[in-house]
Amino acid sequence: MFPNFPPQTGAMLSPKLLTLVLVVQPGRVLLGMKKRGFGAGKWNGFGGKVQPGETIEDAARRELQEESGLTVDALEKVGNIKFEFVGETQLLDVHIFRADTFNGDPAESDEMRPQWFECDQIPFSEMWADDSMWFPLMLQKKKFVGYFKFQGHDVILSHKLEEVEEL
Ligand code: 6U4
Repeated sequence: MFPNFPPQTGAMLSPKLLTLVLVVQPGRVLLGMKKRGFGAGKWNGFGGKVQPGETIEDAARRELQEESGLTVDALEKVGNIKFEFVGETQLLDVHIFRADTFNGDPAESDEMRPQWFECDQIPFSEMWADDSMWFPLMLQKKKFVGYFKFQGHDVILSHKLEEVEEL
């Protein structure tokens, strides 16, 4: 999509496949407060690492169930964002899905504390800095691809984000 990203020379940035699921209801979205691990202290969608032998979509369902207690029938692919963290060799390749229907009630897990937020009260100041850029697209059911280069966990040094027809 972005032929020059990631840079193919010098230190190789090996990608790590991750999932992220946003459960959306009319006018509100379910987020989880990450209690531990990567991104602890931030509100985020539900997701995690794709395991060997698992499809990306299966991983997205599994992580959503493990972290929020919800199961879903249909997951819609909405985005793919690659994240580089300066000084780290591993690139995160995050596959983002949206679910508009679900089964069960959100339940707190060891990893996440779920909470519904009105779409005009999404707590962007307590989320990853990239989220405020792509959430509006996700909420409008638009598809997108992006690349964000972070310094630490709070500063975006550069980014690209574009809408696409297909993922
Ligand atoms: P474990 O194995 O549970 O210790 P952990 O290190 O906590 O894993 P994990 O598996 O929860 O990480 O995955 C990180 C989650 O954070 C994934 O759902 C992807 C998501 N994520 C990572 N960078 C993000 C970013 N910049 N913006 C965003 N979500 C991000 O919205």
